[in-house]
Amino acid sequence: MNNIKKIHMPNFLNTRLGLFGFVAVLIWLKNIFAYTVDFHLRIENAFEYFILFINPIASTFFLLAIALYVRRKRASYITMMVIYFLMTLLVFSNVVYYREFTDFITVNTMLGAGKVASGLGESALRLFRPYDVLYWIDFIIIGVLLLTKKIKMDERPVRARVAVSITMLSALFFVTNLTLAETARPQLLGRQFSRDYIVKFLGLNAFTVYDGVTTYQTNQVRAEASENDMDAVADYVKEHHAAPNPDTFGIAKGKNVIYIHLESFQQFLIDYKLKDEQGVEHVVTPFINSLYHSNSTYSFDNFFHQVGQGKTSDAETMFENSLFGLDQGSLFTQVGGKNTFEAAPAILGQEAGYTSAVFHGNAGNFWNRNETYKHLGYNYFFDANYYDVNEDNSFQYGLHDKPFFQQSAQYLEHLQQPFYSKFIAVSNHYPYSQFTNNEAGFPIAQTNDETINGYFATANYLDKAVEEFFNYLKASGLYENSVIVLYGDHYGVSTSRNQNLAELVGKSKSTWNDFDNSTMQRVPYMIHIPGQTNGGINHTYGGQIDALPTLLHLMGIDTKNYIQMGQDLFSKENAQLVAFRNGNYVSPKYTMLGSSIYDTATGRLIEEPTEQQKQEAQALKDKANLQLEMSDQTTNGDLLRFYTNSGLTPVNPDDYNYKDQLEQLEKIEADKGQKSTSVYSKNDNTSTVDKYHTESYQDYLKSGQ
Ligand code: GP9
Ligand code: MN
Repeated sequence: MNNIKKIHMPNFLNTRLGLFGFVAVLIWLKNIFAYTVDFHLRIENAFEYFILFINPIASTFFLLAIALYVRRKRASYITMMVIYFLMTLLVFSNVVYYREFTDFITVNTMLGAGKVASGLGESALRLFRPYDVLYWIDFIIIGVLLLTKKIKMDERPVRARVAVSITMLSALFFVTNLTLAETARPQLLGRQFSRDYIVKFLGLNAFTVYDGVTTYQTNQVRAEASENDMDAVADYVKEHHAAPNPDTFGIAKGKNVIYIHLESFQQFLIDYKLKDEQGVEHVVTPFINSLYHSNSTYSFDNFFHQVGQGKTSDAETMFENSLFGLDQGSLFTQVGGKNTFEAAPAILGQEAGYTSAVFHGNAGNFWNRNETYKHLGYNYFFDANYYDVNEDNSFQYGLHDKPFFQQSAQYLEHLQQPFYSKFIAVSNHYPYSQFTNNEAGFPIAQTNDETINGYFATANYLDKAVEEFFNYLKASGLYENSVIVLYGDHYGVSTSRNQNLAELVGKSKSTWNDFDNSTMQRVPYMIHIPGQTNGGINHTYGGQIDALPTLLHLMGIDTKNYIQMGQDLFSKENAQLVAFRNGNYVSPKYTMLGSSIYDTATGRLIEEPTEQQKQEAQALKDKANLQLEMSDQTTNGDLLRFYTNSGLTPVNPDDYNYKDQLEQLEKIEADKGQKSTSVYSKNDNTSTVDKYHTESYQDYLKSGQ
């Protein structure tokens, strides 16, 4: 205390505004410190650094300025210190949480704080670092200086005009920040891809507020929903159910399921040949083509993606649940961590003893996967933390496909069979500039649209990665016991670019129309069942919403008691109506886009539809909208929490822990001993990883030496 007495405080600290400014700067610095030292936000360029650097400013000034409106001396200082404390606490608790979960704290996490604390358990202490003192030391010093009156409390209130100006300025600053953020990452808030992004572009305070508002909104709708709403949906589903086809029912029973998520892969790539500058043709995806034409593959050529803004996560939503994504934003992000689901991992787990796992070489919180998968009942989720991801083998969406599949083998071989698994590839993702320097050894297309030009090389790379993975599946013995399903999640070339693609797909830019855009929404759906020879190319019209009942029927599980919006594509009762998320639809007869009706077979616009055509087309539209509506009601009202007819035990997300999963798997192997069915156990407790051959990965290792 004696020492403190000798210190002379700079005068500005003795004014309310002075202290306010000083504290704001300290909070800002703490945020920057957390960004650079504790969080891994994957900053990609100088512009992003700049946004990161400025993003704490607006909210810090805005919140702290509240204290400036309080006129009474003590009350004003206390207000400032409380806000100062809370903002420090927010940064610090996120830092600690991030160390354990590589994620930020959501309002839902806070509401279930007890759960988190127990999840952290004794490890919480282990998460502290000596330098954590830096997060608190300034607050303590200023607190002490105020208490000991070394910093004098200013009697004079801040003039209202000044306070209002600061608030206005910070609001203005926030709008600027948001504009810059939306420039760097369009639809940042609308699409809600990832918490990392929101923190990176808008900061922790803004993230927390935003998260609070969206959480409140979804909770409202849920609170108003009732069991009667569930009954209405159940009636719809019952009426709409398409009975299994006896020819295909159960043909994949008991087999492992291996989903291969072909990122941004459109149907037109199948059998496509790209001409290089010399006019030489190059087959883009020779391996996937061979699967497509194999008589062990049930392939579809009128299968459409049906995603909305949630893109990949919407595709996943449909494949796992046979529920649509949301009208706006992403279902995974909005309710994935809250709702009750009856998803494929739970159904197969409970009905047929399947173990389930997802593999993906990107941050686990992208699309809120780390939370959603627990609610879907996924036993394991191997995210970027489980892979060796470095600058040479990755890009902004994570690990490249070849090392991704290769590195997955070390975990896959420890899964108990039968398993239900999903491998989410990512290299063939916009902006398709990943391999332009010939890394993939595939030509670049010659349009004036850079994005389109690179698309074929990245697709070719994906094809090679899938081939290597298949080779491993065969070498390890997994192949024969598995059904391997490949699907495209959504378009790779967006509608706004399709005109530039027109000539490459044998059309002309000038006559390109909405119908052409709709045809481009076809994506592959291929069910490869080794041992089957009755496969072939099926022309049934369908979409991603239909995938789950289709798969379950192949696995010999009747879906009639589940709440699923789609229909088995092999069923004779299938309605062949494909609703897009915006209410447009495709069917074998009509395609309706907005109010325009097209003849699907010819692609021609029916300029003057007859009364009957109008009625038929409208009836289909009503059906499509009803399907979307029923799905939205189920999701927004969290109606499955009221549903008991499926006989499933509701998934308890707390049962899942995506930490130390290899140890978890090895323990199961050890406990089961002779009864263990993992590939590793079956291979005399030796690894099969050396059976994986990936040229590029070894090259990459060599280059690293
Ligand atoms: C990211 C990846 C991409 O992890 O799945 O998602 P997308 O941008 O295609 O929706
Ligand atoms: Mn995607």
